Amino acid sequence: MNTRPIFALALLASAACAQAQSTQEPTNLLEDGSFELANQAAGTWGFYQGSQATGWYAVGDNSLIELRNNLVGTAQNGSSFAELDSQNGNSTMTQDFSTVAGQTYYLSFYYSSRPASDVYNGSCCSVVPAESNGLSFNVGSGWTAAPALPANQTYDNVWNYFTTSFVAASATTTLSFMATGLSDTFGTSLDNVKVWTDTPPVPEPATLALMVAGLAAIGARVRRQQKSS
Ligand SMILES: [Ca+2]
Ligand SMILES: [Ca+2]
Ligand SMILES: [Ca+2]
Repeated sequence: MNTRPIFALALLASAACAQAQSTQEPTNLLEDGSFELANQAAGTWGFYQGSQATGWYAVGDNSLIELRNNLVGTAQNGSSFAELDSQNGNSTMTQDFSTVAGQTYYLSFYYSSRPASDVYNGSCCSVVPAESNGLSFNVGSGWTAAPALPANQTYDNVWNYFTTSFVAASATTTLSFMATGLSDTFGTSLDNVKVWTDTPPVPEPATLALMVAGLAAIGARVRRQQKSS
């Protein structure tokens, strides 16, 4: 028996699996979860109102999203990160994204207590106290406080990873973040926010067409060899 066609079929199947695996990196369902698209200039900060920050919406007339580009702390991802205890104090921001009701999704983000600052409280205290920090999130079923972090004794962000899962209730889910704790313009840094689902993505049509064509060609060859043997 000629085993070459079977071997080729196994090779092709394994290549197809590898292709399918490579497309299984979770896709972030959020727009600009890393706060990079505002193009905040290096070493500067800025305030963003309403929908000025791509993907994100500052809720309420006085709400501002503060973005800093590697200023008073290094970004966890890219060069910029957000802080919601902005010039007007504790703020809230939201982003809507498409979901399937009943499906499980995952949320992750990095957050850090505000780095030490010589300008905190005038000339008194360079370390921003833990109670000045605080961050809560909401995926449509109420606010949840991110685990409290100790005061940051360093002059850089100390990033902590947080992840959780939730079940979507409708075709659109709203993710919100809110600064909590003392509303004193010094608050928690936030970066690299992701939402994804573990449902395997459908292979791209081109990949599928290639797989079908390859399998059909091998099948035809096996049939020809069986007839001639
Ligand atoms: Ca970033
Ligand atoms: Ca601030
Ligand atoms: Ca604060």
